[in-house]
Amino acid sequence: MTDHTITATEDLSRYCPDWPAAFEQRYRAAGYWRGETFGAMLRERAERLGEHIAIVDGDTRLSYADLDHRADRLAAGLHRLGISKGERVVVQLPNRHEFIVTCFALFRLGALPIFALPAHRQFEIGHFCNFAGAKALITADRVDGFDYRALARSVLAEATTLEHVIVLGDAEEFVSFASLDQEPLDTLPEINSRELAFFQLSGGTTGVPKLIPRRHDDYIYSLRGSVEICRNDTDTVYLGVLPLAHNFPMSSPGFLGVLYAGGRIVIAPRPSPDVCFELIEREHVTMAALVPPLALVWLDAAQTTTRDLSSLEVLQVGGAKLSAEAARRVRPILGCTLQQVFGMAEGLVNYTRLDDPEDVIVRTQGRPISPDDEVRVVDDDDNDLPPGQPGHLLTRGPYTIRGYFNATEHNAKNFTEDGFYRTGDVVMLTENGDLIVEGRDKDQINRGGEKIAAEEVENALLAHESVHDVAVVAMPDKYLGERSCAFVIARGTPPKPHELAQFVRARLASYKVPDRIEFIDAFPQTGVGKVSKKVLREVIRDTYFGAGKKQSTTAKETDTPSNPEAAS
Ligand code: AMP
Ligand code: DBH
Repeated sequence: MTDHTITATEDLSRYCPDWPAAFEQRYRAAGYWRGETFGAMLRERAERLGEHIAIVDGDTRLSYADLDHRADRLAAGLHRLGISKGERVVVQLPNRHEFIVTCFALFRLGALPIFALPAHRQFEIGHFCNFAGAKALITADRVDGFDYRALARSVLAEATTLEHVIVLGDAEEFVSFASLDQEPLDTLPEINSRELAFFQLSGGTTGVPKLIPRRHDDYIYSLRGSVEICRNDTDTVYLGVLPLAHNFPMSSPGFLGVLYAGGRIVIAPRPSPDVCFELIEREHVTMAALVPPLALVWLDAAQTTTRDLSSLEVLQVGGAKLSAEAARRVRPILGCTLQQVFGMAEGLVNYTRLDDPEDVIVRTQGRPISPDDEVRVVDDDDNDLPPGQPGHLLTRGPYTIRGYFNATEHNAKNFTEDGFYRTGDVVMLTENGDLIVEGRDKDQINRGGEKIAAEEVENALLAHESVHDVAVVAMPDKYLGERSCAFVIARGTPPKPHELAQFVRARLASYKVPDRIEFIDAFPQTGVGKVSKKVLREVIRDTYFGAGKKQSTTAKETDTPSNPEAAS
């Protein structure tokens, strides 16, 4: 819900809820918030680690000194283009070292990146630009057959504050990324660790993805805590497999945590085992982070690979629930420790610890980073529940936001009055304080770690002239955990499912395109006359995966074409 229209030069901090002073004092006194900033962090590492390799990307190997220098040079180019402290820049780049250079260049300028995913399309990118009053968009030319310049053109036509499009590769009429590699500035702006650093995105439940304001102090604390739990140091070699802009590979410990620890990032151009296993062998990778469907693919491939994977010490899996059966296979097959990670871009991250008993690693999604992460499991009336009983997860702490950007109404619903975030997850605490994810009470589909807000897809479909009404729900899937099904009430003659799928694909990230479209005459209703999604979920489950029927992922008459970006 838009509460204010933002201009390009406006100071956004007043639209970003902050921690109350008493909490700030407490988190400082405890040594969590230490006044560190991202720009200074890299400078210190470059001075200390100099020629130690920080990033490997194909044939490119950047030392800490190189990364530091490149960030300064790009910051200079961006500054001379007219990007200043506090201004917003939507960043949509593939997994390349230039993405990391861009992050640090913007951090040093105090400009605020909004981390879009490569999968995002016109509605999402256009929304980020307009909603945050972005001045620039940094994107690539063409990746996996998709032309991001064409996307930029359609966004530019409707984005009122957008002045610059910067393109990595063949820039055509836009500013080329390479041209911004310039002589460093004499002085960089002063950055305070309490200031905003960037915006992460929420998978969310609303019509448009929400923006998550993160500050240097709180995010760097989550990195430091993660690095300690994951035991990262200068010997860590982290394989970046998932899209690096996502919070998990960014911060848990992700590329930022590993750089914090002085380790090395190896960037995987694709998540497939053939590409990744070769990199693990060649670069002696010690750690990788995956979503569950990818972990299953790796486990299968590892049984017959000729590659030497013995350097791998830790495989992290998170973003969606990993089944205990799959979890149990990790150590015997890959010879490494599994770490389950249950996190959210809003803050709270839980890890199983590397020395936890195998049973805890396999069965639970771990426990929070911080002793000051407050976790409550409550019933429908917000009464606390004892361990062993599933309930709604609420959380508050030194790196969990107190509200989304510019979303007063939404924040009132999603945060308690005393500042707990309502995660929308249904969890159970064990006697030892570990969390087990049982389900979810938010209107979202978790498609193998990629979150889909039902309302966003419903809105996209409602814009089609032949759609009278629509409800999007999850259906079970053996590989992805869940896929999406749209129940559509047609206006007149029902359109072809693939036509509706194409309609969504032109506007939203392809993982949001319904996997299945069912036409229906009327929606089942709840007692008070609302659409019963619970009944719709049961309908789709019983129709296709009911008793005696083997679950299948093969295309059916109304299945939409398979999704090429699944699980990436
Ligand atoms: P977001 O808020 O978009 O960053 O997505 C975070 C959500 O992903 C969480 O609230 C959970 O619903 C889900 N999630 C993340 N990790 C796990 C996990 N290991 N197991 C189950 N669900 C997860
Ligand atoms: O799914 C997530 O958003 C997520 C999963 C694991 C996350 O944000 C994280 C770790 O930090």
